[in-house]
Amino acid sequence: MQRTQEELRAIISKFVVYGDYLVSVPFGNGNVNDTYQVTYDQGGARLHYILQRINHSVFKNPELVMENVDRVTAHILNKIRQAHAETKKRTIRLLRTSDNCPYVFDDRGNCWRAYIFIEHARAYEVLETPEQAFKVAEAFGEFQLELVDLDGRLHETIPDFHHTPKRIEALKEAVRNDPAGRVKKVRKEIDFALSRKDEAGTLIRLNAEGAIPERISHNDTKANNILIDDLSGDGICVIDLDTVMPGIALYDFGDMVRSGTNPAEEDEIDLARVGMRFDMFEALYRGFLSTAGGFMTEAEREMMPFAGKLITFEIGVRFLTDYINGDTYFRIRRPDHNLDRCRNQFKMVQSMESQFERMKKLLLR
Ligand code: GN1
Ligand code: MG
Repeated sequence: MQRTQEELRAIISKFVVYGDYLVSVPFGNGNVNDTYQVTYDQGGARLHYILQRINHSVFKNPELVMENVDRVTAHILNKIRQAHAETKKRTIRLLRTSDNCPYVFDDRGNCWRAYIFIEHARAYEVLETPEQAFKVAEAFGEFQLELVDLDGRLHETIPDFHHTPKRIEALKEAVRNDPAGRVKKVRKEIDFALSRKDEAGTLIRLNAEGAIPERISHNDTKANNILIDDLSGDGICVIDLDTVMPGIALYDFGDMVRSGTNPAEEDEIDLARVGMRFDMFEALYRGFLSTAGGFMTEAEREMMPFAGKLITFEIGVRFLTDYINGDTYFRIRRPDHNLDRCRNQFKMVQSMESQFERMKKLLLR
């Protein structure tokens, strides 16, 4: 939905921001929330903020999302402050209202929050080198490490977010209902998904049996959710904290493998360009262990290659389900966008399957 400058200005004005509002422009490539970059003038300096509407059909309880984000960012900020004064490490910093609340509601019931924009750093849609992959994984691993000592349990803001068997059930239901009449077009993709349903419950099962522990996970560790410092190339800030909640460390590693090893974007149509780059997998593996290795158990490490395959498969299933349902969840920017995404992810799954033995051999070294 398009919003006018007046509307956006009115919303961000509810937060404590010094200076004069200049302009808001749409920002980033999110599939769920609406994001703007806002510019203020403060005594001749240009200050930037991120203003975001939480999609409340996806996040049914935005207040709980904000409570999680607030707790997590405060915890990390504390650690950054205790660390070396020169550190470039950052965390998302929420703006607050004069009542000290980190979000506001507009008159249509939408929940908004705002952040300080982090300068001199950027997010990469496609990772370019193994060194960069190492740094991205190192930063996501450090994020988990920082949260190991967070007191209390976070809210489960989207229950069963990475419950792959339930994602398959949702696909089956969509196929049964066929609300957009698209099932006939995607028989091949449905068969691809259903023929792999047996191993889909592996991580959930290991967790239920106690073999793999619950931790705090980010749950959306796409490569582009790390800001990379322009100068040093280091991963300096984890962003997009909406799905931070109780989970399994391997979900985060898996989603990193899904996006970080793909040489093309997740909606690339030319599937000849899509496939897992082994050197990137190896760099992600080593980078993640360089920070998360201290707390990860043997059982978790063992499942790292599998997690990459599983999470890629799961998101492919979600894109397919949304396509069949008539594109009600993910934002689409062209017709068949969700189908293109699904095919891309399934091509990645095939590529991982064919390199799986080699991925597992890394564990032995
Ligand atoms: C969604 O909106 P974005 O891009 O941050 C989705 C993730 C998917 C991702 C695929 C809450 O995240 O789970 O992996 O798209 N987020 C939610 O690009 O469903
Ligand atoms: Mg996200």
